[in-house]
Amino acid sequence: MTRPVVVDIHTHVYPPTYMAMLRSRKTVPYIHDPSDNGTPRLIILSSDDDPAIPIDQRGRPVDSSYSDISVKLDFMRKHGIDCSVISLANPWLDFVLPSEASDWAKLINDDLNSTCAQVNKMADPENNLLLVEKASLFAFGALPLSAPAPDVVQEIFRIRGLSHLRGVIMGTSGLGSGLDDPNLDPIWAALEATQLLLFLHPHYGLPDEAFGGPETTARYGHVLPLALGFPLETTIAVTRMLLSGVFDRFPRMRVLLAHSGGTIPFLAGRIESCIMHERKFEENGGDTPGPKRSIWEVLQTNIYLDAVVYGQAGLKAAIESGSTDRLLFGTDHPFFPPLNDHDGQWMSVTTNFNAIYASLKDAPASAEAIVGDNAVRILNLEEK
Ligand code: 5CU
Repeated sequence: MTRPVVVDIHTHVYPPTYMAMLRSRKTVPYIHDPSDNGTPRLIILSSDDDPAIPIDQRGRPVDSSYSDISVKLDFMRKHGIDCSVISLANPWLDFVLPSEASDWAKLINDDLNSTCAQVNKMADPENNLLLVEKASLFAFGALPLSAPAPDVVQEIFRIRGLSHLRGVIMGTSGLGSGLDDPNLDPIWAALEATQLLLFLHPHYGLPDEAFGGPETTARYGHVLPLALGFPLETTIAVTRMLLSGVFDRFPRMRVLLAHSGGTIPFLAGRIESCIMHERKFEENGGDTPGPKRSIWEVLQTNIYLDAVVYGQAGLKAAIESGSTDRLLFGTDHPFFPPLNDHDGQWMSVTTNFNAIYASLKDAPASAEAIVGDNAVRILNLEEK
C-alpha cells in the first residue's frame, strides 16, 4: 500500500530579514532578546505588552523553528509531510509604514520564492545534491496592505509571476477598515483575475473586554485570544464580506479560511437565517442591498477550509458545510510546539491527522484528499 501524499498548507515562517525588522522595534510586534541570552521573546499580541510583566517574560519564545527553513524541513520529515505551502506569520506587514510596505512585500515574497526554489532543487532526485528527501515547498505571498490599494494590486500581479507562489496570505483588517470596505474591490478583482488563493488568517482577536478585561485575559495567557478570539475574528470578517456583497461582485474569488473557518461552518445556518429575517435588506422590503448568494453557495464555491480544528466535531461541521474536496490539511507549525518532549511528534499535528482519519474512517479516499490530494489539485503543486 502506498502512503498518501501529505501537504501542509498552514505553516508559517518569519524570514531572517523580518526577524531583524522585529528586533529593531520597541512597540508590538517586536522581538526582545532576554538579558540572560535565553530564547528571544516575540511580543506579538497587544495583550502581551503588559508593563506589569517583566520584559524577559512577555510574549512567547521564538526559537530557530520560526526562521530557519532547515528546522521546518526536519519537522516535515518527522511528521511525514511531503510538501509545505509556507506563509509569513501574523501580523504580516500590517504595521509597516505605508511608504515602506511595497518594498517589504517584494523582499519577503522574493525571499519565499527563492527559498522554495532552492529546497525543491535539492529535493530533485536527478540532482546530485539530494539533501532533502522528497520535501518540497511552495508559498503564499504577503501583501503591502498599509500602502494604497493600487500598490497592493501591483504586488498581486507580481506574485502571480513568481514560480513558487500560489496565493497570498492576509489578515482581517484589510486596508484598515475591515473586509467589507469597498476600497478593497480592486484587490478582490485582482485576486479573482489571477485566481491566486487568498489565505485569510486572524491576528487581532477580540478586545480584552470581550473576555472580562485585560486582567482576565492575562490570567489565562494566550488561551482566550487564540482559542476564541482568533476564530471569532475570522467569523466576523467573513460574515462582513458576505453581507457587503463581496461574493456577489467577485463570484470566482477563492478564499481559504484558517482554522476551519473559525466558527463559520457551525454558525452558517444561523447567519443565513438572520439574513432571511432582516427587514433592512431590499429582498425583505427594506432599502439596503443584502447579499444575493447564500452562505451555503459561497461555502461550496468560493471558500476552502483548512483542517486545523483539533477535533472531530469541528472537522465534521467543516465537511458538512462544504465538502471533503474543499478541506486541506495544515499544522500551524511552528506555533503550538510540544511543551515537554521536544523530540517527539507534535500533539498539535497528530490531533489534526487523527481527527481527519477518525471522521472519515468509512471514506479513506476522502481522508487522503484532505491530507494532500486536494492541495495538489487546488494549488497546482507540481514542480515545473
Ligand atoms: O493558531 C494560529 O494559527 C496562530 C498563528 O498563526 N499565529 C499566532 O501568533 N498564534 C497562533
